[in-house]
Amino acid sequence: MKTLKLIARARRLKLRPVAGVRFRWRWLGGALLVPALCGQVAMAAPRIPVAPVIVWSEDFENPQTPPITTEGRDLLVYQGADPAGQMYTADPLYRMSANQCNGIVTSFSQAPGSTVMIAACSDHGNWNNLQQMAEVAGRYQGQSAAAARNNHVMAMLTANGTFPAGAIAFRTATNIAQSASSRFLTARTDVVATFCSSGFVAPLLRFSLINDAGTELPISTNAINPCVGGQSFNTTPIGIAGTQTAVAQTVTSPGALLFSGTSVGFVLHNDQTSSMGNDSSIDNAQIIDVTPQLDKAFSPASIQLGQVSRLTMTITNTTDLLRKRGWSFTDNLPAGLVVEGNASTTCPGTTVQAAAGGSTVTVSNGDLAQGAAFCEVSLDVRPTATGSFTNGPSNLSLIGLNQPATLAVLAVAPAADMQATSVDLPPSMTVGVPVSGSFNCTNAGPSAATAASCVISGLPAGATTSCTPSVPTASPLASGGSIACTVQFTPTTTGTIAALVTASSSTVDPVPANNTKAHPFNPVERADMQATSVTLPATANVGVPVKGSFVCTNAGPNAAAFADCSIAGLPAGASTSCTPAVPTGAPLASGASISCTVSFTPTTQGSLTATVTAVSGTTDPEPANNSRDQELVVAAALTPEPVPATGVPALVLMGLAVMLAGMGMQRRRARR
Ligand SMILES: [Ca+2]
Ligand SMILES: [Ca+2]
Ligand SMILES: [Ca+2]
Ligand SMILES: [Ca+2]
Repeated sequence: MKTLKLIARARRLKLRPVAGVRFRWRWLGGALLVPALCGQVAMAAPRIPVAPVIVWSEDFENPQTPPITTEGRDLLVYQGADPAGQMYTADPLYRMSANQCNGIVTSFSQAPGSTVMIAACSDHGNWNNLQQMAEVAGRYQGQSAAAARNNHVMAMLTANGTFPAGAIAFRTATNIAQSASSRFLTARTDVVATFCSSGFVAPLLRFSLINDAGTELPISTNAINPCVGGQSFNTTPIGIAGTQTAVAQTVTSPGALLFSGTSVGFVLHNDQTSSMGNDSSIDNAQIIDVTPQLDKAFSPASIQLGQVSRLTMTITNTTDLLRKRGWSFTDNLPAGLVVEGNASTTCPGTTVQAAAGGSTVTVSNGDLAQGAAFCEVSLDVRPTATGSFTNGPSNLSLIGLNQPATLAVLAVAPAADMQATSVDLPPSMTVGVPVSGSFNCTNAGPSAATAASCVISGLPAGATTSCTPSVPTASPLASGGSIACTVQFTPTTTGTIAALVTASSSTVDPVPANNTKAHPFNPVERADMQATSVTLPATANVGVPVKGSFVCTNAGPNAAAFADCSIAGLPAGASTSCTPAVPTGAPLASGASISCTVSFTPTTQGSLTATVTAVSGTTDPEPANNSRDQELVVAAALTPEPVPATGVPALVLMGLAVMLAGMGMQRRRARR
């Protein structure tokens, strides 16, 4: 299979459907390859439909011996070019032999007075009308006037009488070899119709496919009237036929069929029974592959362990926007990702099964609505490890969908929730009497914390601390691990001693609000620190200084000890200034704010995410509101104003150049 996939990649460019260019499964090395490769058609992007792929096409342009030059050719004798020798047939009254002016492959350039054709059409004018439709079809297809006269169509004029309801007007005599495993197929053809005016009846065209067993499978039960819509043309006089109005358009079955088999046949019915009008011709009869595309994406594509990402699977229709019903797929999540939940779909009536904690997403009864460009299935997934997780075609088994064109990749970075867990100092102390205390920090995970630290600040000079393990830790502090510290100092002045324990590590901390704990610590006090605002320009330029501001607030109910308000994610050298200064010397009262300004100069292009974080040493019951992001896009350095070529500055420069040249000459003279 690996070889097949390589071929598929190499061929991908060629598989892009281009208007008027046929997609030949044979290019891929025969029917064997097709099941693996049909789904490899390159798609533009999720949600953007691309054109269907032409599976089989008959343009009636295959010259034979004798060439179709002077006489119309009996459809039952005509042989198609691809596959070579493909033959066609029709129900008896739609054959040329019925002399009803049906089943004739004709062009404008054939002899307008052919006695054979006049007999087959039971009327001279009927024969010439067939020729006119072939020429209109050529012009409709964009051919030059000269080329259009040589364009061939298969015409059916229903000369006289009545016709059986649902008769077959055109069909493949034998199936076309191919191999399609659960592909959505439909059929279309260019049609030119005449006598569309009131008082006449219109053809009613209906398409079917034929499977391996020879069973006819209706693509849709609805017939199409080719007189409705389309482009109007004036026919070109020929023989005894003057100018009349013709309507040309490409009619596509209003349905699509989920098809499997090693061969397929094409059937065109005409449900119209009257011969009064009901005059048409077909060209470029086609079976087209309208299988929707499945794409997968993670959002966000980069998270930390402990966070969830939304996996969205987009089912994108082809440009026909026909209803596609009956597709299904199973996505086996890569090891290290599991279903979190919240599965939903915008595909009507579609069933999504994704058990929380499991690794399988099963989507069945898939339905893409008529007229819909796309629909989606999405769910939250949770990583169980750090690393990069790829969810691509190899994770899928699917029916009636094309494989994703690109891989979905989720990057999961480690995260360690360091916490200051305790600070234990005597409630009262005496100047000059040594004091012993302790404090602890812990890593609440989920990842190990690199260079974990636990420090205390705010004590008199000369305080000594000792931690186990020593900080910063030489090896990462495991998830669940703790740092236990002792502290000794001697008070030198009377008054309150306010101290702050701070836990940290170099691993991303998803919850910064619990990283500090203040002494005196009152376990019943609560302070809800919040990152309230960040004001930065949306865009900046390399080298141009930027100023901004940000605010943190204590929403209470109690004062926040050692309240802090900081900004991260900006270029090195960013300077901030806060009022009051941080961390606050006195606890920040409930309802009070810290207002800060920041200034920095971007050094590189790209986007920056500035993160404001509010913390304090008092317990914060709502850590989710402690940080706030703002993105800033840095563009290239501004170019200086160009110096006018003929302006004064240029003249000044020229003068300077002349002066310097003169000095150089003087120096050279002086050296002599
Ligand atoms: Ca043609
Ligand atoms: Ca007719
Ligand atoms: Ca934390
Ligand atoms: Ca908070």
